[in-house]
Amino acid sequence: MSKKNNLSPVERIKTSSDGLRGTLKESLEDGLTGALYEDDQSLIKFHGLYQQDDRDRREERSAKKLEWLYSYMIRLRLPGGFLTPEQWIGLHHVAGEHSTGTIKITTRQTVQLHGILKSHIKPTIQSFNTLQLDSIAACGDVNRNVTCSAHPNESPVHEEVFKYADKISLLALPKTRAYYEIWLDEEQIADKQEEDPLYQDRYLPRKFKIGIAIPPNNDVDVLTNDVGLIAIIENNMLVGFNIAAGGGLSATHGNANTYARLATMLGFVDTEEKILKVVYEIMTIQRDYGNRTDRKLARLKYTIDKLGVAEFKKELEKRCGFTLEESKYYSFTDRKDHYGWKQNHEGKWYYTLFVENGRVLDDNTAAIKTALFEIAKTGKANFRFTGNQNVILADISEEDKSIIEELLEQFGLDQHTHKASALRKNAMACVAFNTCPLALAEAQRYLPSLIDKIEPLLEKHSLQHEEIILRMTGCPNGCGRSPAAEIGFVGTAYGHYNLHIGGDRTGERLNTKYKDSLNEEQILQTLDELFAVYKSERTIGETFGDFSNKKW
Ligand code: SRM
Ligand code: SF4
Repeated sequence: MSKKNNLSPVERIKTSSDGLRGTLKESLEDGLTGALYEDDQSLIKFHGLYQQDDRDRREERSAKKLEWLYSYMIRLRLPGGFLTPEQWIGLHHVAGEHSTGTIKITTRQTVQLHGILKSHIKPTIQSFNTLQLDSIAACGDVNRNVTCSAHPNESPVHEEVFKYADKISLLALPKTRAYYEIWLDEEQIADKQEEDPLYQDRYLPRKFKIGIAIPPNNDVDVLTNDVGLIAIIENNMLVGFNIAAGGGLSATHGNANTYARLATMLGFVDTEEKILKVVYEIMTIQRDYGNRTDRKLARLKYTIDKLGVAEFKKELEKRCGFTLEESKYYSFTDRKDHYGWKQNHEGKWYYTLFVENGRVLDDNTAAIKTALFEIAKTGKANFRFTGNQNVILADISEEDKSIIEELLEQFGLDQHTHKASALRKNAMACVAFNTCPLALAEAQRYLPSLIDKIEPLLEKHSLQHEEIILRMTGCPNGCGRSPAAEIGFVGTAYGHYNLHIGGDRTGERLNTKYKDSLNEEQILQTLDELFAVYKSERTIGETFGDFSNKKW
């Protein structure tokens, strides 16, 4: 446990925030600046918002002695990534009225809107509230959006497993009414009783992430979460979950104490009561033992490594009052999204649409935003987001399928999905420039054009049908989960990336760094060489990641 006088500055901001209220109301009313007061910039994250500025315009603004162009990004809390068509329509309008207009599907199955001006934050949240949507705890030192394997045709018990995302999200919501008071004008109760046994007044030392996978697909990259639940299904019945803990992907360039780590399997639990108890008590251990002095070393992965897995498990079982059973057998066979039409066991139809890097907009490749709006207007399809930044048009009845098919056809989306190469369809990039303040290099704005240049190399070596998982992030924080890719690019400086290789296809082995700080020409030359060796020496069916791990 951390000594009080060494606490990181964010610790003071949290404990003195009066239940995450801080001076947010005053900050919002200050018309002299587009920014918030300093402490409130940390607190607003717990409400699902980030203060950002347009990094493309920093120099120009500074030269004119103008304040940077501040705006806000909002991230919704969407356990398991589900929206009704009515909610999509509402989101479309909110995006148009208050943000840049682009809807960004994230790697954790939710959506973000960027470029919201300070005066528009409240109307944005109020509009979302009328749609029964919120952004509570989508960021900050609390449990984030709970992810869950997206595709309902994966298993007959998908719905049952999916409900756990909501249950866990509710279990781990902060108890403060601050969100309702600040954004929705709920009256503050004078003598408020907001006991929060989980978060207390100090919240967690760091962000906390929980994911649920339904084997054989590991689309959520379950082992990269602080807590990963793997559904164990026997005879088409959910019998419980294997619980893994201590995943996390971030590292800091030049800081050897930081590292990416996959979660360690702790054991199996069966009943709902026990499952929720285990998740809850893992969080209380992290609350009590996590590092509160150095935020770079504050995630659960470091707490577990500091305590040791055996000691951590002992403490967990003590807090739970029961022991975990031995983990049960499961097997992951892939992580990809299954594009196009699929049917589930009840006969409902699902169309997985390719959305490059999760950016829903109309551009010269496709009018995805307009098309999704038209699809939502039919009221015939729900929207399910995948951990690979795509969208599934979901739960469509047999008689309604042709209506959706016609719209996909009309807007060329079926062609858009099918014509994309295997490499492109399995790739992801984080946001990075122009909004991410931590970006060292481009990611989502650059990866599509880099893939244009990698595709001919794959064709040259007759590897174009390989389903290689390639991911790019603009810094080593790993938001596009590049450490868990077969080919991972990690930004080091503008136009430069470390090249990582050797991750597996199922998300059970991380990659390692192969080359430092390459520019585009060096990236293409290196990949050309690697592909040539892979093509000539691989064994039958050997993936690029497995081969690289063995060879280099
Ligand atoms: Fe992330 C910070 C975007 C998934 C690890 N992430 C950020 C911020 C908020 C930058 C900031 O702190 O100011 C980025 C906002 C960019 C922007 O303009 O929108 C950002 N992260 C994203 C998203 C939108 C990337 C995307 O393109 O989809 C993802 C939103 C997920 C969500 O819906 O909740 C996103 N971030 C991830 C993931 C992947 C995952 O969780 O599956 C990771 C790696 C896994 C992990 O947590 O270890 C990730 N983001 C980070 C970190 C490093 C945390 C750490 O342990 O040190 C930061 C920086 C931080 O927290 O200090 C960060
Ligand atoms: Fe920003 Fe880095 Fe995350 Fe990319 S990986 S969104 S650059 S923090």
